Amino acid sequence: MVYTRKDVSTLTRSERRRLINALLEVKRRGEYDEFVRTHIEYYKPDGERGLRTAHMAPSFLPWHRRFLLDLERALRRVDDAVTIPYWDWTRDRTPKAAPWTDDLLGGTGRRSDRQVMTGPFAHRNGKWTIRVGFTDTPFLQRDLGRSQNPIALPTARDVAGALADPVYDTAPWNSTSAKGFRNKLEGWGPGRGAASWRNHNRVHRWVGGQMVGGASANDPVFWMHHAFVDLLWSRWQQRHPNARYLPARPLAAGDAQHGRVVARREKLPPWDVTPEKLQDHSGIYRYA
Ligand SMILES: [Cu+2]
Repeated sequence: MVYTRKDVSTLTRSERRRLINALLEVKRRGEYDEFVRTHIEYYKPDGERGLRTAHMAPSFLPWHRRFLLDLERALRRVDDAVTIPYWDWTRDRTPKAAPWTDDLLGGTGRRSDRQVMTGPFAHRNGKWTIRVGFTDTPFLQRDLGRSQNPIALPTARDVAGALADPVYDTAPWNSTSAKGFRNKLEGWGPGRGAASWRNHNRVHRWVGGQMVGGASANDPVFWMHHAFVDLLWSRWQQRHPNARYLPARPLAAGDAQHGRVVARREKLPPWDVTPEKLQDHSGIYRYA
């Protein structure tokens, strides 16, 4: 049965409660921290050698699509009515909007240490201890909007700019690709600091705390953010029905990215699946 991923701001009270319960139960079972570990393991910047799959690479979109499907399966083993909702940050743009309410993800962190004090994921409620990360901080942290150095979430216009690009990705197939839908959405721009953070990247920065960096999956907003990124890929496919994942074939031996990115019909680690197989989600879920 094809299930539906909804806009998080439209969830009913009972849908919110069941989603939160499922997240807390997947965490209690120890499964959640495995997802955090996987995301850290595949967080390879393009300055490093070797294959990149999850970020700064064409397979950014299929990698996260499959990653979300795995978490969604874990949630649905707990409660088969649950799906991952998406956070449309072009519409819900303030720290008071969904998903930052007490019955969803709670709000921003307190000033002293950025610790989240409200909602089900506040450490003091005893159900959300951070166990996998780059520091020993056991509590979830956020700094919504970056209080010291404010930035705004990407706008519908920013997103439209990415969606208008008819080509999936282009050489050099990394964080410096100036054209192509993938990097325009992933959001590595030229320059330094805030000006260089576009679309997907900018949202990670706007949330702050664990969402900045490889341990970002510790914050449950990670899944709602990436569900919206996934929805945008889906919309781009509808806009450009003849466009496909690129590169179509493995890059030639002389190419600087040879052996470093996944082509359309190559396996996408850590799974036994290809980007080609992940292009069409219509048999599994749809977006409302
Ligand atoms: Cu990621």
